[in-house]
Amino acid sequence: MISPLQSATDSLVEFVTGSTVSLAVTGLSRAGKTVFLTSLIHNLLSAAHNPNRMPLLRVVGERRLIGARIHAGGGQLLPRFPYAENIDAMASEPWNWPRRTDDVSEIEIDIRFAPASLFGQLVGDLVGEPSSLRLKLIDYPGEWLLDLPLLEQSYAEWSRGALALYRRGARAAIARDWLAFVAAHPAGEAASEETARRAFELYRDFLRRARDTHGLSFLQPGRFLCPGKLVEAPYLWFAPLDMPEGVETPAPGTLAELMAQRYDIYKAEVVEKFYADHFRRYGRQIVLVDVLRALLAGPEAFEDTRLALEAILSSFRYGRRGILARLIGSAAIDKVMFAATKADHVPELQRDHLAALLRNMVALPALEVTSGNARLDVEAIASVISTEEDSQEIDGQRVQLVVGRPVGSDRQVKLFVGTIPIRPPRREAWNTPFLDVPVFEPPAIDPSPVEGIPHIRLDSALEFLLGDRLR
Ligand SMILES: Nc1nc2c(ncn2[C@@H]2O[C@H](COP(=O)(O)OP(=O)(O)O)[C@@H](O)[C@H]2O)c(=O)[nH]1
Ligand SMILES: [Mg+2]
Repeated sequence: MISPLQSATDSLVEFVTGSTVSLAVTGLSRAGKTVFLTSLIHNLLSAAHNPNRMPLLRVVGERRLIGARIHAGGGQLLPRFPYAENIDAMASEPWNWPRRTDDVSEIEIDIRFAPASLFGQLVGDLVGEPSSLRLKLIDYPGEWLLDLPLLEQSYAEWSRGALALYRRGARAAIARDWLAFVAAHPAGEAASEETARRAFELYRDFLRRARDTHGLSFLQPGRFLCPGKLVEAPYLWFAPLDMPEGVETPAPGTLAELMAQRYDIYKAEVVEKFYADHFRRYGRQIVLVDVLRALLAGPEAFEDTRLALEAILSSFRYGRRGILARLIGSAAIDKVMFAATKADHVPELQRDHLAALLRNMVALPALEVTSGNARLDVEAIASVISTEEDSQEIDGQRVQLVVGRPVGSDRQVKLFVGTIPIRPPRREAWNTPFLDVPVFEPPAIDPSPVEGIPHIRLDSALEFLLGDRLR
């Protein structure tokens, strides 16, 4: 039995010798996870030398940070986040952005600091030790969160929903080959390994094309696009079929039955395991969203991003969702931030709009009420400022814009995005879709952790997510 005195001493010991907090970074492909983590780590490691880089992170702004370093421990189960490799890529000639990844990885940072509270200082004086926090950082694909809604759908329901969606608008053209295959292979056809595999391949090709050339993101199952370490086992060879209305359980021996069996294995082995083994440990999370790209890509891509965000959000609405509560048990996510990334693509005056638009996309006010105990906030950030602000006369009016040098070019270009709406635009208000937001070179970066990297509100985001653990 633990006496009250005993537990008080326990917490005192933890207080002095330090504790651990997990911060998971997620978001759809290209949202900016890798760059965010690389900049965050580099700026934390540099902060003791250059506190002016992160004044809004209070432990830094109040000059209480003593130092931060990468924890070398080898006991990690997941692949190591390639911080050093990424910094090298961004800092040395011919420099580049970090390479693309689609798996989970993690890294630990040890932070030492002087406590803010009088109590903390007293304990520190008594023991002669500063406080410490081990920050476990995790990078995982947001695509995986798109699978949570599958847990509440049977194969037949999922198939019907998917087909209804994919037969409309731009998707119908992108999905043509796969839709033709589905038309030629009714659900009641005899089960065949060969047919199931072909359906899977055509379906996955469609998902990839939808993502890579059309900027769509509400694409399920998430692991078909971001498989991570999953080996391509036969249970993955499934795809939606044209399930007749009213049929819940496919007849024995049919193609639909084979697909449904695999779908159920996927849910149990992949989706449920991710939530039960990983997600539940991520007490703090940041969801990165490239809001500007979605906005510029036109109404269909924008609406699609909104749908994807809604599916992602269901993972944080565990207060009233039985299924999630069952999977993650009593684990609690205490803080979630939604961040609009690459805010250096818009002039300073528009950045609040970017955050407001994201706030409205995720319907944050309504969410706060239903989310149980998670604390949520929204911010517009840039992990690495790659542009400069400028202004220009357009049609007799002076407008603000940004300039930067696109990768591989020797000339600067201007990016003028107009006024960012704070609500999803109405039908008639859309401009022509624009998919080619330039990829700007990052600024000159010192690879040793001294100067840090110029950013926008990265420190403010960190204060929200971790500030309470660094007091
Ligand atoms: N200008 C600018 N571009 C960024 C920023 N963060 C990411 N990017 C761009 O977005 C691309 C995708 O970012 P990455 O971190 O690899 O995305 P991930 O797929 O979510 O890990 C990068 O290669 C950069 O070109 C930023 O803060 N500013
Ligand atoms: Mg990445």
